[in-house]
Order: sequence, then C-alpha cells, then structure tokens
Amino acid sequence: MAMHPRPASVYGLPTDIGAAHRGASMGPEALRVARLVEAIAKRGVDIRDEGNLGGPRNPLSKPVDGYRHLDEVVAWNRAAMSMSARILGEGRMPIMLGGDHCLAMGSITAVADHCRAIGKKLRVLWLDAHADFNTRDITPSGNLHGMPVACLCGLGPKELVGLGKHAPALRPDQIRQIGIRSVDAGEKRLVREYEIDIYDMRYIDEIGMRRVMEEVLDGVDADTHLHVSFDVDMLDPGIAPGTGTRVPGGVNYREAQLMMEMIADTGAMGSLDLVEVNPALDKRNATAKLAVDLVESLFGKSTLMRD
Ligand code: EXY
Ligand code: MN
Ligand code: MN
Ligand code: MN
Repeated sequence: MAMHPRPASVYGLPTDIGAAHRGASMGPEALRVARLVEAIAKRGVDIRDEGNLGGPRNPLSKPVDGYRHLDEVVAWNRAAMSMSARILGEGRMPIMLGGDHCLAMGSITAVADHCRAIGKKLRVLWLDAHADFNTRDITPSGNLHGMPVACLCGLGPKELVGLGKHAPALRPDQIRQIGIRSVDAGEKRLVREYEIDIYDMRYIDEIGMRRVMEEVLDGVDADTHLHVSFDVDMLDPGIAPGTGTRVPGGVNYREAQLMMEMIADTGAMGSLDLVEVNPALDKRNATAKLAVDLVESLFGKSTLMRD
C-alpha cells in the first residue's frame, strides 16, 4: 500500500554534555554533510531543517552528587523538549540530531506529552549497545548519557524526571531495547526490577533479527506513535567506528537494514533521535553516512511498492 509520508523537521543539538569525552557535539553537522536532509527529501518527505539550538558549553567537570554537568544537561533537554513539542504541534515529525543520548530525555518527554494530549499509544524503540538505565547510586561514570531511560521512567533528579507535563514520562512497558550488550552490574539488577524489555545481542543471535522485530513491533497499530531513539553505538564498531562508547559484537549492516525496513513497514514512526555520532573518532564520516543510509530505509527506501 502506498503511504503518504508525513512531513518532518530536523533540528540539531550540538553538544556532548551528557558524556565525559568531547566530539558528539559535531554530530549534527556530520549528518548534514552526509546529506541527511537531501536523503529524506528524496523519499518524497516534506522536510525542513530548523538548524541547531544553542546551550551551555561542556565544562568537562567532575560529577557532583553522582551527576556530571546536571545543570547544563537540564538546559539542553529543556531546549530539546520545546523544539520537539513545537514541531509535533505543527503536525510534523521531529528528527533530533544529537549530540549525546542524554538529549533523548527532552525529545521523548515532548513526545510523551503529545501522545497523552491526543490520546495515542506510545512505543519507544531504544536502539543501543547500552541500557542507559543507571542512576546516581549505581553509575560507574556520573555521565547522564548513561541514565536517560531511568530518568524517563522516574528514576533520576527531579529536574529531569519532571521535565514535562507528566512525571514519569514513560512506563517501562512502553520501551523495547534492541542491540544491548553492555550493562553495568547495578544497572542489570535495576532493569530486571523494572522489567525493561531487552532484546540483547545474544537473543538477536539466537532467534534472528526478523523475529526480534516482529516481537518489538507486536501490537503497534494505527493508534500507536512509534518513537525511534537510535544510538549509533548499537551498530558493530567495525562498520560504525565514529562513536564514543564502542562495544564489540554489535548489529551488522543487513540486520540494521532489516530493522529499519520493518519499522518503515508499520507506517507508525512519529519521531526519531539520531545520537552519539562522533566525527572526531570516525573514518571519513563513515558512521554518519551509514546512519543516513539507514534513515533512508526508515523512510521506506527499500520498499519496492513505494517507488
Ligand atoms: N553504562 C556506562 C555508563 O553509564 O557510564 C556507559 C554509558 C554509555 C552511554 C552511551 C551512549 O549510550
Ligand atoms: Mn545510548
Ligand atoms: Mn550507547
Ligand atoms: Mn503524532
């Protein structure tokens, strides 16, 4: 069935405030240089580039009370939330270009508020090597890009948990995590306690990506808003070296394409984050180019019926 692609707006958050190392701040430009906007336009999408938002610089300071750069992270996430909310209010799909993954707190909080307001079900696909479910008591680093899922579920500082109109923004049963292969000791106990649905690499190896995607998309219907939060470190570092927290044994090229194709087939994607591209660690912008290639599939490139 031919579908009308919904209009979309891209915006960039040039910061690495949630991390302890620099470089993801250059992600938005790397994705633009890799012709992200043009690639989406080629899919027949009415796409706008809203440019980048600004915010505090990265002071590269030590964690305070378990959090590194909390005030700055709050400022950037407020900006992300307002921009995503504005774009959703215009009836368009927000595409947030990170930046590091802490910024998904703002983008997803806006989406959760939007879905509550219009009575849509929300499902979040968290594509990542990491569970990002740390708290200040168990974090090995103090880095807030390791904590956004916990914060969205109500475990975190009140400034972040209470970003939106409703706290917590998400229930654990709205989340599906795919590609996971690095979870810290305390984090493992917590994801079990909160019953986060984790499709880790072992499960992908054993049952295959097709069945994994059928399971994570089970129940998605016309009343569902799918939010895709794509941390490029989900991909195997052999094909995506340009990211700050590389973990061997990631999702390969064909598996990643199939994921995107099956998401596209639902026609339910309503918002997207593209995060953790770090050009300072990349080889000739390979990771941004690969992300753009995968985004084309997310917008239906390989669906023969739509060409
Ligand atoms: N789990 C580790 C930590 O909390 O420090 C590493 C987190 C990396 C988060 C990245 C980007 O997804
Ligand atoms: Mn992440
Ligand atoms: Mn990650
Ligand atoms: Mn919507």
